[in-house]
Amino acid sequence: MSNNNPQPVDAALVPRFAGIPTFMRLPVFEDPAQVRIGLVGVPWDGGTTNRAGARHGPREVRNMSSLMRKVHHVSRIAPYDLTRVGDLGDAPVNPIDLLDSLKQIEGFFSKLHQAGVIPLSVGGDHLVTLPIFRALARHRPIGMVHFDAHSDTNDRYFGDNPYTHGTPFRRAIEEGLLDPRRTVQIGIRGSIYSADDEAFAEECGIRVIHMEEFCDLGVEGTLAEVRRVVGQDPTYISFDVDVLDPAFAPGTGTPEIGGMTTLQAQQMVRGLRGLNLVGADVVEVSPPFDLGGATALVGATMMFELLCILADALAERS
Ligand SMILES: [Mn+2]
Repeated sequence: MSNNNPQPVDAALVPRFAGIPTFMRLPVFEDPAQVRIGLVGVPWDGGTTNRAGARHGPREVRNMSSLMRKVHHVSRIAPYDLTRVGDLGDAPVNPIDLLDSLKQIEGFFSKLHQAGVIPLSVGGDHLVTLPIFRALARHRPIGMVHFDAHSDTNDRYFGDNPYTHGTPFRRAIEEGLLDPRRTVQIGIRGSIYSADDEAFAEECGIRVIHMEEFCDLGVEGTLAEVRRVVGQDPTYISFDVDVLDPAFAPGTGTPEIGGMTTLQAQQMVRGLRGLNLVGADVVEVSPPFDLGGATALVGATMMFELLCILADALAERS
């Protein structure tokens, strides 16, 4: 199919290891109005409580995304035929000021939102999702399909600090950005701080699918439950690479064994086709802990999986 949409650099003309590494080898746009789906880096890990490094995620994911091709091999979705996709660069951040970073990230995504762009972002640690929600959901709470080993609904750290990568979804619910009854968390596992760690999530009505229940339900059963919870109202997908077993994604700050395989994660995202999607992100890729770029490849590939269903959702709406 030929059209005027931006296309990745042709790997038959310029080899994948050559050229400037943008997301998916797409052109870079300064003006968000030039695209419908904007690929954005958020190189910031100021919310990380232990092993930092996710600030380096966008650059390595851009590099490994040079391996992605143009058509999904199962769904046959061809995102660059369906819509205009481009690399919108990185959100501005301040590595020594958390509150300033949250403000700058929100401002960047607000401009995208006003231009009608659907954001597909790469973090950064999981706190980056909070300012993205502040930009996307200020007027109406959204639902969320959340892949993660951790609920990220803790309250305070190191005294009275409300903002870390363990708190974004508690803050988002308190701020009326995220509808907890339309939120499903998948893959939760690992040791916890105390037995009532998940009390907040349970009390506000989040559907928590622990890794053990995911294995019992299987991919199809879990997808049916996701559809029941989020329905057809606006929904965001947040994919923390630590949902995967560290055998597949070792380059992350808070690894937990007993996680998903990459194929299970791919099948889950493919199964979300048809939801009313308003954005997505891949977070917590931490290159300093990575082995041979394995986790950056996971990030780039999950980004392509998400891009396909976002482009499909956009095509269905128009
Ligand atoms: Mn997380």
